[in-house]
Amino acid sequence: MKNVRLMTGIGTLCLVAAGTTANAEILFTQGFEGEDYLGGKYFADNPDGILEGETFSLVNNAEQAAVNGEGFYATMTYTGGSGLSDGDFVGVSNFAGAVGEYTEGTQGYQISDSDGIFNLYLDGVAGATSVSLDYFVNSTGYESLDFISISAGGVSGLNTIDQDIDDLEIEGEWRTITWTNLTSSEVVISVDFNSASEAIYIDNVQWSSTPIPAPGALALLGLAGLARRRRA
Ligand SMILES: [Ca+2]
Ligand SMILES: [Ca+2]
Ligand SMILES: [Ca+2]
Ligand SMILES: [Ca+2]
Repeated sequence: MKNVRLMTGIGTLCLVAAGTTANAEILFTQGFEGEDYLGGKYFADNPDGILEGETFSLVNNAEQAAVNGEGFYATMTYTGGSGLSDGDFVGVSNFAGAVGEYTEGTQGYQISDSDGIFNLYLDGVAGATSVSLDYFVNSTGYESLDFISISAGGVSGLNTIDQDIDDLEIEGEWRTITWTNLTSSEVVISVDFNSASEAIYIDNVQWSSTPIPAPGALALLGLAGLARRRRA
């Protein structure tokens, strides 16, 4: 009989927990929407005299896909390759040939063939302690020197360095990374690919606040406890 009562108690607690989850508030969603962001292949020369390992900022170019926008910007870390000087599909895109459809709206952020390390930064959001992000890695053949690193608030969500992406079973589908209990919420995505078919797409990045038990839920918990005591 004691066990039954204990189970009832756990059931009540679960209900309360489920009720409070609804109080998690989405503070901001980055979905890369807006026709102004769309354009053709993006070109950026490696700066004269740049050394391996050095990073430079990217600027938006007329008629080319935007690499920077409201709440996001990109840089390149030179690794000795051609970088974006050969023209690459990077930045905001509505190309859905690989992904089928985006997880939010009709546009996302694409990084492919960067021939160097392409870094996408998404500004943190004040008060956010949770971040979720959707990514799609194009299905193709990768090599061990290709890599993807995704972090939020300095916490890694995906890091393929020193692994072969082919072995990770992350290709060809939208996948979601969720971080909780963050103390800061800037998202950093770094990618090095050296082929046009090697591509990652990012969409539907959401920043949320921590669920706080509502006063009503706490009162219910108290009442449930009282009811059990009376029955006993
Ligand atoms: Ca979108
Ligand atoms: Ca390139
Ligand atoms: Ca593969
Ligand atoms: Ca490659």
